[in-house]
Amino acid sequence: MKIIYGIFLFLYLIIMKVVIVAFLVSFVKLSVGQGIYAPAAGQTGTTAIHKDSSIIVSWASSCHVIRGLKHIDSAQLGYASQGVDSDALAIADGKTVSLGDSGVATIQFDGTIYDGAGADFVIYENAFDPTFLELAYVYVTSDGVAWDRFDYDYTDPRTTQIGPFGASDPTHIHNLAGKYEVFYGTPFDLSDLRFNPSIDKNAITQIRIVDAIGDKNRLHFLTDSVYVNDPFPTPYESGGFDLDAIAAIHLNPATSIDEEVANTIRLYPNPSINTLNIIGEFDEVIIINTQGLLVSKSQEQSIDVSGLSPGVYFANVKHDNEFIIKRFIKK
Ligand SMILES: [Ca+2]
Ligand SMILES: [Ca+2]
Repeated sequence: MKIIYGIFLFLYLIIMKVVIVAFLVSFVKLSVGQGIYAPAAGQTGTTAIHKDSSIIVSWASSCHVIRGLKHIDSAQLGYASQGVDSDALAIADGKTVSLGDSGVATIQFDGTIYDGAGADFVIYENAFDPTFLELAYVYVTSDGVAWDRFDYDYTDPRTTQIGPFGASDPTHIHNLAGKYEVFYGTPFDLSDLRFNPSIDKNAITQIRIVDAIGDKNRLHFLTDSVYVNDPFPTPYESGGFDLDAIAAIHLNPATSIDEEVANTIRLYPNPSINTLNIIGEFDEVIIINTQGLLVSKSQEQSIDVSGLSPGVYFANVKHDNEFIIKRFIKK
């Protein structure tokens, strides 16, 4: 008897969830009207990419998060803290790192992303259904110095603040991460970037994801941008964008570089204290820290690293227009 009751209760809860979601979706559509952009996962015309899609060739191998506050106007509440940086690595699994208000995640792959046909990389959030969306801006760089943001659009006509659990319709959202529910990623196509001589769309070394605060009453720090009405406030450990994973579709793996050339480049000594020597033929070396920030650029064989703070660094050694990435430790 108990078991039968349990089964009924289970079915009832599932049916109720479906009814509630259907109601919310239709409510959002009725209240704000449909936009012109791609609809939720599973619907005709969606651009959502499931985590098991065969077009995915790789997942992020490094992630560094600078957390934002739980509530941008209440520093005393502290920073978002749910998850750790490594929760954004490997295949989307629903485990996330929360960025907080305006928090920043910087991501690298074992290789560089290039602009192939259609979407080139995919960002996964953990929205538990198609309408509870938290959004983020997306930037890329090809040298760790110059960053370019994807132009986005946000056309939801509502003028009232979307609350912490308010619903959104993905048809109003374009080129912002977090457009789709958990396990369905938002695709980004490098051909959408405006021409920028400082960005090589065929050798993207890092992707940066910046939480959209969404506060109606706040002038956004990006003065050239369209206002994004994101759920606000979200003063929780899990506040802000919840990053699950980042997939690459068009990746030149680090190992595709002529292995012989890669093996001729050596860093010595490693760890280094004052001087890092690059052994082998190269055109230029760019040293970046684990936050993806450039710390040194040189064409010399011997580089003075005495001023660097101790830690792990990446030497991006350029040779014949390809980057060989070598890791070293500064003591
Ligand atoms: Ca592309
Ligand atoms: Ca994850």
